[in-house]
Order: sequence, then C-alpha cells, then structure tokens
Amino acid sequence: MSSDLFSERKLLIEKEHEALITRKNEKLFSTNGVYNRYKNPIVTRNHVPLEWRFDFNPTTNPYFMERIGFNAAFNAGAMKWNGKYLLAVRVEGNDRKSFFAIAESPNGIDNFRFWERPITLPQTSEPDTNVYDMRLTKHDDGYIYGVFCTERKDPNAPAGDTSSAVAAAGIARTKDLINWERLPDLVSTAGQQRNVVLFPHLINGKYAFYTRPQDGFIDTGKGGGIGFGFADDITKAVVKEEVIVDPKTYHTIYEVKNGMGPAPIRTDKGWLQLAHGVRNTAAGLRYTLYMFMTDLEKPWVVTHKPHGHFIAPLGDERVGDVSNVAFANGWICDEDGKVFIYYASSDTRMHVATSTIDQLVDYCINSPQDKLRSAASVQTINELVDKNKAYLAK
Ligand code: M1P
Repeated sequence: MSSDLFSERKLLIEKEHEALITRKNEKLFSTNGVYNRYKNPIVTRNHVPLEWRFDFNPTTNPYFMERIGFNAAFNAGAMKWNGKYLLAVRVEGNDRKSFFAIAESPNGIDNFRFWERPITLPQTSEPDTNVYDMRLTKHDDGYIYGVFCTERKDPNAPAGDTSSAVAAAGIARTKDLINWERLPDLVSTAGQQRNVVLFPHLINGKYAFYTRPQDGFIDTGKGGGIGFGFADDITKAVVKEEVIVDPKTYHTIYEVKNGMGPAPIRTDKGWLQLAHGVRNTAAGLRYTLYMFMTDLEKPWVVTHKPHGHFIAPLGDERVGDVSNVAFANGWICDEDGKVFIYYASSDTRMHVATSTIDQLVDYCINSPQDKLRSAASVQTINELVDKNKAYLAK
C-alpha cells in the first residue's frame, strides 16, 4: 500500500517539478518602455531540487514525504559564467536559515535549474547565524567575490531579547563558484553593515566598497545612506572612512534607508547603478528599486539621478513573506548591451526584467530629477506639456 503511495507521489512530484523548471517564460508589453517584465517568476521555493527535500528510499520514507522544507528563494546575486546566466540565490529553509545556491539558465529568463548542492560557505572564527543577499563581483584581481550579510545575535542584547542582531559584511571568494575561500568580515567604523558591494576594479591600488553604514540592525540611525570607502587589503578589509554617495532624504522613496544593489555596469557615459530605497507607510515599510549613474573616474560621485522608483512591486509581487518589497542585488549585461535585471518580490521569489544599456542610460540621463516638492513636480510636468505642445504645433 505505502509502496504504491510512494511511487505515485514520487512520479507526480517529479513530473510537476520538471514542468515548472522547463516552463517557457513570456515577455510582457511595457508601457513605460524602459524595461520589460516577464509573466512568470524565474526561481521560487518550488524550484529547489527534490533531492534536497525528499528521502528517495522507500524503506526510510514509505510515504514519500518531504523531509526538509523550503520557504523562499529570493535576493539573488548574478553573473554570466561560461555562457550561462547564473544566480547566487538566497534560499531560505522552513527553519528561517538562508544560504546560497547557484541556479543556472541557458537564456536568463527561464529554465533556471539549481546546481547539485548548495554553496558550502567556510566559517570565520565567529560562526554566522544567518547569511543573505550575496553580491557577486568579478574583480580585476582574478577572483569572483561574494559579499553578503552575515548576521549574529547581538552579544549586548539584554536578557530576554531574542531578536537583536548584529549585521556585518561577510566576504568570500572563488574561481569556480563551487570552492569558496572565506576572508575576514569587512571592518568599518559603523556599528552595522548590510548591502555592501565590492567595486570591480582597484582605484589607486585599493579595493573599493559601496557600503550602508547604520547604527542599529533595523534603524540606520545617523548612518546617512549609501556610502563608499577604500580598503588596502582584501584579505583583511578595513574601511576607515566612508563618504556618502546617495543620502537618505526626507519625503523620497529612500526616506528611511537605501542600499546599493549589484556591482555597477560600466557604460561610456558613466556607471549604471541599481539600488533599493525604503519609505515608511501606515501599512509598513515599502521597498522599491531606483537607478542613478556615477562618474566613470569617481564612481562615488552621482552624475544623473531620475526621480522616484524604477521598479516597484506590482500585482502579485506585492504579496509575500514581507509584503510590498522589491529588492535587487543582481543583474547581467550581455556583450550586445542587453541587460537582465534580477529582482525579488516580497522576500519570496525571483523575477527578471530585461532592458538595454542604451535604454537605461537614456532613462537615467533624460528622466527628470526629484525636485522634492509637489509644486516643483507640477512645474516639471508643465515643462513637458509645453515641450509637446510646441513640437506638435509645428
Ligand atoms: O525585508 C526587506 C529587505 O530587508 C533588508 O534590507 P535593508 O537592509 O535595506 O533593510 C534585507 O534583509 C533584505 O534581505 C530584505 O529583502
């Protein structure tokens, strides 16, 4: 009886899993013309390999029950590797622990399949309680770096406080994305660091990081926004000084906090940057993505910054474990200028949007800036109406 059940369930579950992974994705029409969304999420918890979830031995698992459950697959770093589109996915188990696992696609928009095993991340002398949000950087020094958040219980938390944590930037490097060398965590003057991104080139012989200094685990406190700093040695990375690249600002979509997304993309007009901004609402925090460009020689200097959000959670994307969140820490630029923007919705699943370098540069340079007041926004709209009237009257 149980052997029939085992076989029946195994057959059905394997069939559905394969159908999900090989499902073709469909590009959706874009009214804004800046990027295209796609119909299906690209990686979900249901993409997690069955071998990580089920015991395939009918003697020890006669009901073919799931032994290890997974809650979410989101916030993925990304890179092109041997012609394939790779995501370093934050996979979260039902036990709330996240880890990283590589999922690979032949085309960047569907058929994402996890490699055989999750990444085994070596530990420092202070073991991580939880790790998440890896940014991949292919560095000039020949290594691929994964910079991620490592979270540990706050040793100064009062007795009974089982939530307070300390977040730091963990650093690991690899040459094959399978074997990883763990380096010491980034040391900086801020109490806490999340959303740290390694810049792909040395600047004046130094490693450079985008940072997000903050006082507390949730509150940024006097941490002013996205920062930038240098470290002499990546094997003992210390950032002594951070300049603020993009400050959190009153009444913007990054009023409460912001954080850099993936490592920037170089264009002949400057570095394209993707970040997230957080504002507070009566319904809780709202995370959206925004873009800006920085100077080619001084990648900490903002040159162009469109107003408002670039991608906000839409429709089903708005609901999940942490609702109303769009978050991105990975994108891939093809040789022909096509850009794959990998974003997660509501801390639950991964999506892709596609665009091109030309479109994104045009968006950054030609969209109006945020003038920070309603009356100024109306003035900007009127300027466009006047321009259109003059053109259409010709
Ligand atoms: O829950 C939303 C996001 O919250 C954090 O982002 P930030 O550090 O900017 O607050 C991160 O934990 C991120 O993983 C998460 O998606």
